[in-house]
This record gives sequence, structure tokens and C-alpha cells, in this order.
Amino acid sequence: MKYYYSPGTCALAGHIALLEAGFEPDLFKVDIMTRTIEPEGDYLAVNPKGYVPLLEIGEGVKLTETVAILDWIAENTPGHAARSAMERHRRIEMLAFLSSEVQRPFAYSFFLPGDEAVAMLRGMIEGRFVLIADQITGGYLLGQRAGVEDALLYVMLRWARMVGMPVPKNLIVYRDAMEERPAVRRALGEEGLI
Ligand SMILES: N[C@@H](CCC(=O)N[C@@H](CS)C(=O)NCC(=O)O)C(=O)O
Repeated sequence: MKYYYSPGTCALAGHIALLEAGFEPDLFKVDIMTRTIEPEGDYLAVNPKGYVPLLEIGEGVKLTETVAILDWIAENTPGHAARSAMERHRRIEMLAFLSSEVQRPFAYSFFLPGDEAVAMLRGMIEGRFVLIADQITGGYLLGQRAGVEDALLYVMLRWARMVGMPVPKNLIVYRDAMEERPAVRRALGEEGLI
């Protein structure tokens, strides 16, 4: 199994989820500015989309898109596969929300010029964190144990901390607890972030 990532990006979520699930992926670090695989290699030849993450499951079977990768990991982790169609829909609902409604505006806010646009996007993200804060009633996003969606939320909260964005107190407690998980610490270490 191969996993293509760039440190600290949304690809950190899949990295964490793979380790939580007990997979031992071969890691390939990608420079997303030059679209090269470090130390050398054409990332576009691997993934014409040019962005990370990409999971090569085996035999040339490649999966892109954070939502699809995280859903694949959950479905292929003993004890984590959805037990009903509705349970799976709920997971995808949460992943899609985090990906489209938090990750995407965050990405725009990192690159868009103009203080006004950035302030507007940050206000939007802050509102979404308030909605999410109300969901963490069982300790994690979808209940009482960490799932793939928690890996993505952790990365979004890490980004919030990086830009000094205020988030509800229970999300700070949640983020700090996630950061103590062995898989999270290992992924951060492997990406050179601690
Ligand atoms: N829709 C994709 C977006 C992934 C994405 O935006 N990746 C960023 C890092 S967080 C990236 O590689 N950006 C470089 C680029 O877009 O060229 C997903 O959710 O996986």
C-alpha cells in the first residue's frame, strides 16, 4: 500500500486513519507546489489531479479524494465498517460536511488575496465549528470511539490553531486529546511536524 501526502495538509487525516486502522503504508512525500514526489519523481504521472492525498491500495488501484479514502479505510477496518446503510450515510454526511464546508473554505482562505475575503471565509468556518462542537456529545464526532471522521476534524482544528482561529472550548479539549493518540503522534512525527 502506498500513500502520497504533503506534511500537515488534508492528507494528514488519511495518514492518521491508516495508522489507527493498523495499516503500514509506504509513504511518499509530495511537493504540491512543484507536483514532484520527493526526492524526485513526477507526481502528475501518479495522479493527474496533482493534489494530495492519493492512496494506492495495491495492484495499481488508486483512490483519490479525502472522503473516499477515509470511507475506504473505515470499511476495511475490522469493527469499523458501517453496520447499516444509514450508519454509512451518516459517516459520509459528516465527511462531506468537513471536506466541503470546512476544508474547502479553509483552503481558499489560505490562498485568496484580500483581507475581506479571508475574514468572510474564516467567519464561515468559525460558525461551522460551533455546529460541530454541539455534535461531540459522546466524546467523538459519531459516538464514543474515534473514527476516520475524527482524523479529518483533528486536522481542521490543527489548521484553526495555526491561524489563531477561536473555536469552542470543547473542541480545544477534543483536539488536545486527539493529539495524544499514538497514531496521531506517529503520523505527526512521520510528517516531520513534531
Ligand atoms: N478534493 C480534494 C482536495 C485535496 C486538496 O485540496 N489537497 C491540497 C492539500 S490540503 C493540495 O494538494 N493542494 C494542491 C493543489 O490543489 O494543487 C480532497 O478532498 O482530497
